[in-house]
Amino acid sequence: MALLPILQYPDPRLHKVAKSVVSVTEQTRKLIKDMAETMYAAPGVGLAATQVDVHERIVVIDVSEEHNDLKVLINPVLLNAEGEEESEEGCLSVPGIYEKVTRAEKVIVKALDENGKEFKLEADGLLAVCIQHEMDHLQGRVFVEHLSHLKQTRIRAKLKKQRRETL
Ligand code: GNR
Ligand code: NI
Repeated sequence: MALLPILQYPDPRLHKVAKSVVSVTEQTRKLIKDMAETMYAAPGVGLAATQVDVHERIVVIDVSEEHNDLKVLINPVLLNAEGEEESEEGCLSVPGIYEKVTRAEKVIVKALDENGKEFKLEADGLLAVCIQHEMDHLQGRVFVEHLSHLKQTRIRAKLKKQRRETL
């Protein structure tokens, strides 16, 4: 068990595009365990491997209050997206920043689980938002990149100031 350091925006490594997992091995499961532990400790409702500087298509999500509904998505593929909904998002790589983002309201994804078995998942609400947020990370995209350039500039300035003050 280990807590992994989370990359902080604007780190260029957050923009790397993750590669598909070729085979789900013991090593994959070890990484997933550490990612889940890191997500719960943060605390967060999701974590993409990109955020812990591993550029493979692996995501963990748990939107339950009790932390007892871990979802592992390896090589996730969006099969369907419908509707639009705006909701406030945050990100463990962009601490203290919360902004509204418009995403699909409902999604259907397929992925492999930690045993390499394919499954489909239909989601709405926070789970749907989180799936899309994490799949963005795997493409090297951070949620603030959905915002205007002016907002992005202000966010970078705010993060710099925050970091100066906590150093
Ligand atoms: O913990 C998180 N909360 C959250 C809230 C609204 C929309 C998306 C998220 S994901 C975020 C964890 C994270 O950064 N995942 O990449
Ligand atoms: Ni995030």
